Amino acid sequence: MSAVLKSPSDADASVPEGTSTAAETDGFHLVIDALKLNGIDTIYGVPGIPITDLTRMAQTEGLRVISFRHEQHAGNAAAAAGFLTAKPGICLTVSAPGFLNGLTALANATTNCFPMILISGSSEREIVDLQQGDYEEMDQLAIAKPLCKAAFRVLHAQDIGVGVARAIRAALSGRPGGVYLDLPAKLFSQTMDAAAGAASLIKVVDAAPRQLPAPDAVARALDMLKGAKRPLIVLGKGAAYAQVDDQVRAFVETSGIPYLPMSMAKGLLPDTHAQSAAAARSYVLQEADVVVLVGARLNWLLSHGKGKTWGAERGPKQFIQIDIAPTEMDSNVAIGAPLVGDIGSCVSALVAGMGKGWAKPPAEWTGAIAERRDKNLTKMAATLALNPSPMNFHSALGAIREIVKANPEAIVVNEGANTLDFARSIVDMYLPRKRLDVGTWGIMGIGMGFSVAAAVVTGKPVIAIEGDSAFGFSGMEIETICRYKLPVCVVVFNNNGIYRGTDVNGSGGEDVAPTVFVKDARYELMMQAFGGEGCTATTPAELTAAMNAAIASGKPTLINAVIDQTAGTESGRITSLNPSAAKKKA
Ligand code: ADP
Ligand code: TZD
Ligand code: MG
Repeated sequence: MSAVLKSPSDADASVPEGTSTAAETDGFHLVIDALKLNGIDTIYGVPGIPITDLTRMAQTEGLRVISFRHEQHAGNAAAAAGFLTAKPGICLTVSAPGFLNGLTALANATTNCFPMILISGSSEREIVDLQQGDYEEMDQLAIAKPLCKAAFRVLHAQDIGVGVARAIRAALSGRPGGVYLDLPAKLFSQTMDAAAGAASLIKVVDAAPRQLPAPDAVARALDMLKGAKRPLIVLGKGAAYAQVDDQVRAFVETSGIPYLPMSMAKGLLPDTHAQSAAAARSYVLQEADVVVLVGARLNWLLSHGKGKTWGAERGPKQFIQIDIAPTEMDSNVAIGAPLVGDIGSCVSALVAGMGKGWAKPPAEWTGAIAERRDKNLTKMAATLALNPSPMNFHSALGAIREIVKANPEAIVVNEGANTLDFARSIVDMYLPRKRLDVGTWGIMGIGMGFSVAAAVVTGKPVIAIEGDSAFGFSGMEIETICRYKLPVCVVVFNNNGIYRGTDVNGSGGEDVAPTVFVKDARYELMMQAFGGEGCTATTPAELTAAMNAAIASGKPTLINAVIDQTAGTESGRITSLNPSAAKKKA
């Protein structure tokens, strides 16, 4: 517990603990102490009124404060930290505009089921509520509410402990997500007796309690699985988040069932695992008869569990779904065997129920998958071995694939359209929670925020594979990366634009087409501007050399990887989601 003198501006004056009988604490210190008490060690944010002193004092009190150039990226960093650590990541912003800048990240975290807390300072309640025009006036609590799991406001210093505890519990319990905590400016300078303040804080006990599945639900799921001729497991990012890697592996291996990893579940088991059906994805989705979803929603990323992708013409499939959120069941198709609980408890119960004599899936099924997988992998190897000039997505990613293989502990951050889709299928992952990407929304702009968090949280090398458009959304944060000397290697896939660089202006006017950028832009100079390493790579060999140097030195590096501007396709693999114009071009 830190004790301070009466005035918050005197807060830096050191008063040894317990030396003053009239010791008081204030809102600033209670917030910091409440976070520390709950094991929070890092704050991601942007300083300003009314939280500038909070960032300073937090740093003084031993928290790591990572100061960004824009709140959205601080928020994304907090969200990624939440995913990686299963502790809520904290983003701290100023009022109205800063809050709004952080809000996209809060909503995105909630959508992805990542635990984070957006803490924003706010203006005077009395003035805000009467709309009298305060500095950065906004009813932030009301605006945040529909975009996150829970939103709280603390008006009295003695309630800070409760406010922080409720925020942590809301972020972590059940389905994880984003929480908003509103701290009005006046709160920070409120004082109270230091001992009473310390006593008011709450250390959250068992914030994400295990939730055991009901025995009859386990039996139902096992029955369904026993009857399967062509079973399939789909591992989602919920399974990666849960940090029960051994249990998940035991379930996959004991059952012998082929599995598909969703993007951020790659590496939960190594992508080279014999049971991975990733290279035969279309085949297994169409042909499977019983599907076990483990921490994966049947949203657009899985074509809602129906239609052609799922071989609708072959008849309906049976689903077993493991999820902590009971209301997720039946959201798109009927879930015949819902297994509501935490993933660790659910997969362990299934393994226990399988016992020793569990029959592996028919060899006909696993053999057919292996055949397709091997064929597709051979085809891919041939494509990766080509060395076209100019370099294309495949040849550049072929190089990165080898770098990641040699550095499996590195974290891969990935965004873009073609850059995302090709990297996801080409770059194998070997360890859990090493791949962070655009997630459920397919959002651009997570790149540098996620990279900062990955480096800060793990201390391991980070490889950010970025479309040139995607990079632009958070590019200024390379200053942050340089400032904190983070081991981040950014590879910009420079194809002169969104999807490709070849579109033309249909009007014949002077402006370039909406998807086209400045040709041959020198992104590497941006990194040099802040003291990092910047270079260009026009061949896989140059890319390999530059990445190896970056990983060996740990220095912030940006490699401008020049990619054939004709190589990409519209929207990458999701072209079909583009509404097509009813009126055809003349
Ligand atoms: P993906 O995009 O990889 O398919 P989703 O984000 O759609 O994954 O799904 C993640 C699911 O995991 C969510 O429905 C969430 O409720 C669930 N989940 C998250 N953590 C746990 C956990 N510890 N136990 C059970 N389910 C979890
Ligand atoms: N804005 C936000 C926040 N998210 C988005 N997904 C988009 C816009 C639309 N969008 C995509 O879906 S991908 C993309 C945009 C702008 C960029 C694709 O270009 P890129 O990748 O350079 O990053 P490729 O390799 O050229 O395809
Ligand atoms: Mg591009």
